[in-house]
Amino acid sequence: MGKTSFFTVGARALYCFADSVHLCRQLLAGGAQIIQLRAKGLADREFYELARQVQQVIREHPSDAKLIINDHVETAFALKTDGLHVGQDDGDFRAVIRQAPAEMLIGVSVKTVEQAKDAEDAGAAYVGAGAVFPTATKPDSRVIGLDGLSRIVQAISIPVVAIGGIDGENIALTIKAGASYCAVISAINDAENKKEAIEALQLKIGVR
Ligand code: TZP
Ligand code: MG
Repeated sequence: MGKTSFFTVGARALYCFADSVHLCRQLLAGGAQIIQLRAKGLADREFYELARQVQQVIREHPSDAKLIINDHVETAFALKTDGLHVGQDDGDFRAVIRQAPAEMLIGVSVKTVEQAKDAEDAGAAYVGAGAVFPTATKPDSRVIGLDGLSRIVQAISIPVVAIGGIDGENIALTIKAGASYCAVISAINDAENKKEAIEALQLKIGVR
């Protein structure tokens, strides 16, 4: 694709999630390197305003943390965020990838090898594969298991972000199955001390 990607096979990092400026600040203070803005139920205009503020907070932070926008294609394009994440039901990801600003990295949610190959062919920077484990955060998400994760990793050469039910007990297994990145919502965001939660998970995947 010719884009410089901060998503690289074998590079390990946590992939974190914020739905507010406050949470974003907490994640940055805790050492988050990749933050997806995922705020379900906001109207486009509200989401855009939130994204603008979150982008500013991330840019002002001394770390080189990256901002990925979930779902809201127009907002991502308008703000030229580092990345955009789309699901299989969020429109035509091929068109989104074609139309994205030159440097923007696009991630696509996948559950099968076929979907993963399609995303790679279309020029996705990474795929998000899951739910690896059952999760109350997205209870309707079909569970692909570590086997499903591993099959996807083996079928493509772009990095795989494992997602779904990942916590301190199982995160190392997702790396063992070949994931490069681990996406974690509740095991970080429900923790009283986000920094401690992030550091403990990073330790388990050899990030620090
Ligand atoms: N997509 C598949 S599972 C999931 C998403 C967004 C939720 C992940 O959240 P948690 O709390 O880390 O299981
Ligand atoms: Mg989506």
